[in-house]
Amino acid sequence: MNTQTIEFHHHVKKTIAPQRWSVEDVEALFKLPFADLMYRAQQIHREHFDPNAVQLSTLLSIKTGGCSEDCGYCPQSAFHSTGVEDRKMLDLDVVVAAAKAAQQAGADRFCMGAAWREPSEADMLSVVDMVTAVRGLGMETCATLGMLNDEQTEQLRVAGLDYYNHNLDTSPEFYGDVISTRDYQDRLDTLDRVRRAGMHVCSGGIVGMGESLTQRAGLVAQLANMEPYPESVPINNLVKVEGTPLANQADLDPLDFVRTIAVARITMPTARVRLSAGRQEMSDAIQALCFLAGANSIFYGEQLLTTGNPEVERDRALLDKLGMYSLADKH
Ligand code: SAM
Ligand code: DTB
Ligand code: SF4
Repeated sequence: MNTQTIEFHHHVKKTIAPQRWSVEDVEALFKLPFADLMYRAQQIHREHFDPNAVQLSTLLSIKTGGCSEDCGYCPQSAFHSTGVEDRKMLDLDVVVAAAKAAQQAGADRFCMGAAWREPSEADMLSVVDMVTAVRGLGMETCATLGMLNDEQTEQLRVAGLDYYNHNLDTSPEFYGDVISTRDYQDRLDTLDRVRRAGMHVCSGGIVGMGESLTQRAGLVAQLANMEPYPESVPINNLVKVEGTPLANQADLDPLDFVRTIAVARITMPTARVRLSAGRQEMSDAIQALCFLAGANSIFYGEQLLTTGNPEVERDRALLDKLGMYSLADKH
């Protein structure tokens, strides 16, 4: 059997054997009694992580709106009228100022997002400067810029980018219901390039888009079966934005969101599982259950890309109340 080396806690390396997950097996996890699911997730979580430490990533939209893809959930698609304007790329000094502010507020990772199908050559030159400058502050860097070719992947690697975020978003079977301008294989190809270049992979998805339980399990199985699976797995709860095709989607039961986190933790034991978009609408109690289920990262700062996120004060109060601390504070 192949083995893989996973880096976690920044410096400890552990060799683990990959496990293939059938969609049926993942679905069976989703269907466990809640207490049994949470117990298994906590056990696995504690084998690999400090259960009271949380990693804080701050997002910045470096290029907002006007995207040529038609993702049904996204306020930045040019196909939907959401009131999000097509803006030009931020200047380097604005990005560096935002990264410094995030670092001051306690974030240890800074993620730069762009509403692109893929970056142009000129875009890449600017992004490389941003990555270099943010790294220079001593923060971990992450970028999410759409599809990459080999050359662009190499440019980011040389710049020292730590993580590339590119979500599978949903299962292969449901994908075509949500996005028509690219296919699943395009996503897998970019992730493969990032992996081969040696950067850390950040990939997850969105739940609450009307997918079936089997399709939700299908997303988790796809992620967990990547060899190796992503180091960072963002689980987003759909943020329903007026003007998008998914604006009137029925709410997902919050306990099904918690279950998704638990199943991601069980199937990807050493990954950092991020409780991502949708937190502003979540109670403290549901967020606490997500942490118990194995989430150990959040987006931190008042804004995601175009939508809101809890205030820094609210997040600090929540972590305090739970006796949790950020990785940055622990260093
Ligand atoms: N354009 C690039 C791409 O799609 O890969 C990068 C930016 S895109 C906004 C990054 C991710 O944001 C998407 O893959 C999706 O998972 C998430 N996202 C976008 N709109 C969302 C929404 N309304 N609710 C939850 N997540 C959302
Ligand atoms: C991820 O999985 N979620 C973030 C980040 N990666 C780039 C984005 C969430 C976007 C939510 C909608 C918005 O604010 O525009
Ligand atoms: Fe564009 Fe990314 Fe939004 Fe899709 S999710 S419309 S690719 S910005």
